[in-house]
Amino acid sequence: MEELVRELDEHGFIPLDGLVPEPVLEVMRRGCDDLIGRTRRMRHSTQGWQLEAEGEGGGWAARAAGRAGIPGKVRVVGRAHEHSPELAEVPELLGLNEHVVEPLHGLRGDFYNSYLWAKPSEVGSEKPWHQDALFLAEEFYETYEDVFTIWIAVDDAREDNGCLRFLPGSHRGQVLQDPHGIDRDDLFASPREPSLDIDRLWPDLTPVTLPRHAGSAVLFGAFTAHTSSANTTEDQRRAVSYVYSLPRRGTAGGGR
Ligand SMILES: O=C(O)CCC(=O)C(=O)O
Repeated sequence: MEELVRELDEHGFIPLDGLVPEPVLEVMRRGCDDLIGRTRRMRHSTQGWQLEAEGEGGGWAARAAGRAGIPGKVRVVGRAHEHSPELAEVPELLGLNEHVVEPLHGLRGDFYNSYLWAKPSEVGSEKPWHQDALFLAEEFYETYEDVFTIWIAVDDAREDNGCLRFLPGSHRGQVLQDPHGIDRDDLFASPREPSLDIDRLWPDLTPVTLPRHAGSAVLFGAFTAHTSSANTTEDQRRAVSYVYSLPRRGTAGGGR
């Protein structure tokens, strides 16, 4: 564990290989399929449910322009645990707080949110370089110091279907984007954030591409710059992330 804590401190993310045993992965597949199935009759993105669309900027641009998305081609579902009993039980089944968050942070976290990142086949759009801290309200830092996102691949996430890429060491600075225009109650309605210019901001850092087998995960903090490319393949790339807020060390500890 000490080695992992060191790696996390150094890079801002750590791979967690084989985190999810097959029976739990099967629960996750069912949960994802159910949520995706519910979007087959949707025409337009709604709060928390983001459909993909053809063209530049994918579903984000379509939504901002009031254009329809593609039924069944869902890109993101926020608060996935509130919509899917299967996805809601995964943190307990895996003991994420107890066995992952606490040993790495020293305190348990407070559950913050979960997302289905269903990068659909052929039209799954890229996610520009960003730091998740951009989306956290200023008050967040009064109680918490960071988040851990535990992003779990439900399908094999490869370079060609949009696995994540990270910039090791980018977490050491501050939030580098302008939060103007971010709607924290409805993140997907926010204008799509411009990509961080990583070459200019961190000329000495080198991005790392992190393919993940289904059932493997990656854990990262809110300040670690990351991105994922478009999925132009015939395979969907489903992933689910569970996000925990990390209480400031030295204050009363976290929740469940
Ligand atoms: O899964 C993706 O494509 C993007 C995920 C992401 O950016 C995140 O979890 O913060």
